[in-house]
Order: sequence, then structure tokens, then C-alpha cells
Amino acid sequence: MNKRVLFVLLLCLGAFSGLVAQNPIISGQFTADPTARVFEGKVYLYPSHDIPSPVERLQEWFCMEDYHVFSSEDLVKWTDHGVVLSQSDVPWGDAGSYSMWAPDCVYKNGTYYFFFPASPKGEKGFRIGVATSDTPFGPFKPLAEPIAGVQGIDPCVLLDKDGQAYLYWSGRGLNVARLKNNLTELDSAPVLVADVKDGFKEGPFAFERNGKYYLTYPWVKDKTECLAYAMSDSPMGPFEYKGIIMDQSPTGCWTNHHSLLEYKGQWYLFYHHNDYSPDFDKNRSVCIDSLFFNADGTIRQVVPTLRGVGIADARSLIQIDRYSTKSEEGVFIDYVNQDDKFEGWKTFFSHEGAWVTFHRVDFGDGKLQKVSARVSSEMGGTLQVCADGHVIADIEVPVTVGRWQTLTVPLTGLQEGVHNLCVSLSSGRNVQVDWIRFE
Ligand code: FUB
Repeated sequence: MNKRVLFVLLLCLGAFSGLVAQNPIISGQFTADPTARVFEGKVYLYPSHDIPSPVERLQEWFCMEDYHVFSSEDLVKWTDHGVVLSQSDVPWGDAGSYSMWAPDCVYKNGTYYFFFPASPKGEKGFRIGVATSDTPFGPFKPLAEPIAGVQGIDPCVLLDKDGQAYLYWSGRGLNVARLKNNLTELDSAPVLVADVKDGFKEGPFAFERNGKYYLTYPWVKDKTECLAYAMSDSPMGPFEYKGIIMDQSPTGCWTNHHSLLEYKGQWYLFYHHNDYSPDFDKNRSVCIDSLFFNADGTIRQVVPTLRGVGIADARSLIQIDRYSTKSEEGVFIDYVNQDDKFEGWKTFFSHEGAWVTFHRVDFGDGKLQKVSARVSSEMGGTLQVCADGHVIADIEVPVTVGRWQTLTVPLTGLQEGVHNLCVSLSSGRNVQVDWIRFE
């Protein structure tokens, strides 16, 4: 059974109600420009929705027709709430422009306000519109006109402790203006808070922490975008540059776009790379990693990981190719299916002693009895599975001659709770693993 069929089967059985993944966190569709917010105790994710372009003029460019919203309580299982706003819904927008770029969403007085850029009818460039809903998962109803006096992209709204709202956006640099109480009109003239003379900047994300205001933004310091930040004592600046939050993408993605969020006492960085589309960086996917502040309020640089965040349920498909650590030699990661990258990756163990670890797997009460692995091998070998250093299974992998096979063996000595897994090739050569799962 292939991974997609198994996934759909698990959904039908009600085993979980959303999408399950490490980094990237969502597969089956592209997601970019993630703004994450906490509403009603859950994390809501408002990304752009990259699609391969149906129109000739955008074949090599960003192409976005609509927005989906996702939510999660554990940052591991994500529910897709479907399309919440489409370009054909926007009264002032050009319905054939495919320009529904990076959005944001905030809550005020019983209403969720969704801010989005789009190309207006009969005009060049971008305007920023507002759509509202009674729920964080939409659908969102757009207002008749975009926000007057704003031209640009990448809206971000900061709701300050005193109730005042500020709109940040990108348009020849990073701009900020106060918003009126209705959140749909400017209440001050725009101020340029970071210009592009020291490198291109876009995608502002602003927030307040311990009385300091942070302006974080993608910045092309060299070839592609890194994420940088500046701090101020005021939401309208002046901001002082402080450093890099994330360096340029190892996948070569030209853009990065992000948000920072505190959830259940931990800070996270939401960002995007083009993991599922290595040859076309306008089809991007959202990732999450933990983020930490220094005592003086500055931000420690985040190094992107494959493992991502959260605790994996031992009964879910554990993609060990999204490893935490690996041996220096003998481990190679590749796509399972070059023609459908959303099927994910596989781990290739080329020789004895090669290993990967996958941290934070929850075995519950420790009563799980078996482990299954989807494997394939040209030469055969033995995979050893350890939990926190204790051997819990040995899986004999036969020669499968190019076919994938799911093997199941009993577990021994499994302890309850959350453990770090290690999967190694204890004998043999050239064994590939798609996933493992405990039952
Ligand atoms: O997604 C389209 C554009 O790419 C966004 O508006 C930018 O921030 C960049 O991520």
C-alpha cells in the first residue's frame, strides 16, 4: 500500500482529522508566507497558497488564486479548513490576476479581520484588502474597497496592549501606519520604518514582547532572502537593526516569509522553503522551528531542521527521513517518487553502522506491541530500532528487488512515555526506509 493510500485510509478511519507531518508541516498542496496566530487556544495558520500556474504569463512567477486556513493544537496534526477566500470573491480585485499574496489575520471585538494583498481591477501593482468573519477559520467576506492610502503587499497587523492597531506592509520599503478602531482605515500617514537602500526588504512581521517592539522581515543581504530583525521602544519606530533570525535557505529558495508566535510557553518561527519543489522556488512549503530569546530580548538565530517541532505519535507514520541527527556517512535522503514529491522522502542506508535519530516520539502507556516499516533493499540487511538507547526491535529486510514491502515485527522492552528513536543498519547494505509505525 503506498503512503498516500494509507494516509487517506487513516483519515477515513478517523485516526486523525488533519494533515500530519514534520518539516514541511503540510503536504499535498503548497503553502507559503505563513502568519500564525493563537485564537481560542489553538494555532491558526494563514498562509498563501502557491499553485502551478494555469496561465502562461505566470508560469515562472508566483501564482495564488485563494487562501486556505489550517489549525492545530499540537503543531503536528493540522486541520485544513479549506478555501476561505478566493480571488473571484474580491469586489475590487482583478479576478484573473492570481495575486492573493501573503495575508494576516487578527481578532477584535468579536470579529476576525483577514488582511490580504491583491491586484486591483484596472490598476497596476497591489492594494491591501480586508475580509471579515465570525470565526478564525472563515469563510471571510471581503469589504467593497481596499484600504485607502495603502499600496503594496505583505500586510501585518500589530494590536498593541492599549488597543491601538498598526498596519505594516511592504511597498518600496517597510511602512507602518496607525489603523482606526474599525481596522479598515488608516488613522495616520504611512511612515517608512526600513527602506531598501541596504538591501531589499519585504514581508514585515511586527510584535511586542516585554515592552519592546520587534520588526522582523525577509532581507536580501546577498543572493536570497534571510530573515532579519530590528527593535524599538515604539511600534512606529525608529527601529534599530539587531541581526539575523534565519540565514538564507539551504534549498536555494529566493524568498523566505515568516511569523513568530508564542504558544504554550514556547516561541516558534514559522517560515517557508521550497522542499517539495526543488526546481521551482515559487512553489513553497511552510516549516516550523523553535525560537529562543536571549535575556536582553535579542533573538537567537534559528537553524532550519527537518524534524521540526512537536511530539510525534508512535502510531503515526514516522518519517525518519525528517531526522533529528544522522551518522556522518552512509545515510542519504531522496524523494520516494520523483514524479510526485508530496509522497515525501525515503532514507537510504548504504552500509552497516549508518544511523538516523528521530526525537520526541510518544509511546503512550508503552503497551504497543509491534513496529512496521516500509522498506526496500537491493542487498538485504537488518534494521535495528532503539528507543533512548535500548534495542526494541530488529527488522530483517530481505532482498526486495526494487519493490516496497511493509514488514512487521514484535517489540521487546518498550517503556511508556516519550522517547528518542534511533534506526540503524546493523548488518547488510543498501536498505531504504520510507516510514516506520508502531501499533
Ligand atoms: O508570496 C508572494 C511573495 O513572496 C510575498 O508577498 C513575499 O513576502 C514573498 O514571500
